[in-house]
Amino acid sequence: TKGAPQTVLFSRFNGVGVRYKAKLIGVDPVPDAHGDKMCWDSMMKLKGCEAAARRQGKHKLRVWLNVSSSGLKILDERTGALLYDHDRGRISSLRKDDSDPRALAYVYETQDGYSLFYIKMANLAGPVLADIDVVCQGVNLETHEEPSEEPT
Ligand code: I3P
Repeated sequence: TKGAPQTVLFSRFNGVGVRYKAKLIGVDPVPDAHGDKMCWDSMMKLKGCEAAARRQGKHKLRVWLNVSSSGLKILDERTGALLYDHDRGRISSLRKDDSDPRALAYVYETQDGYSLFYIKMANLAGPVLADIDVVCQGVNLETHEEPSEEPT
C-alpha cells in the first residue's frame, strides 16, 4: 500500500525528532511572512553583522537544530537550553542560501510580528531543508518519496 513508506519517513520526526549541529548566524525582524527580496535583504544584513562580529573576535553561537513533527527547536549546544521553540504552523519562507550551501533561513511568526532566522549548518543544508519541508508541509509526504522506477 501507499501508507507504509510514509509512516517510515515521518517516524523520523516523532518525539525529539532529528538533531542537527549548527550555528546561529542571526535573527532579524522582518515585515512579512513572505518575500524574496525581504528574505534576501535580511540574510545579507545578518551576514554583514556576522562579518563585523568576527572582525571583533566574536563567534556565532553553537546550537542544535531539532526538526520534529511539531516544528523546530533551537538549543544552545553547550548548555542544552531551549532558545527557540518554533511551531511548524508558523514557519514560512524556508530558504536555501545560494551563496552558501551550508546555510538556510526561514521566517517565523511571533505575537509581535515576523522574524527571520538565519542558520549555518555544520554540514550541507540540503537534507535539513528537505526535512523542514516535510515537517512544515505536514501530511502530504507522498511528494517526498523517490519516483518509482517501475515500468508501466
Ligand atoms: C572561522 C572559519 C569557520 C567559521 C568560524 C570562523 O574563521 O571561517 O569556517 O565557522 O565561524 O571563526 P577562522 O578560519 O579565521 O578561524 P563556520 O564555517 O561554521 O561559519 P565562528 O567563529 O562564528 O564559529
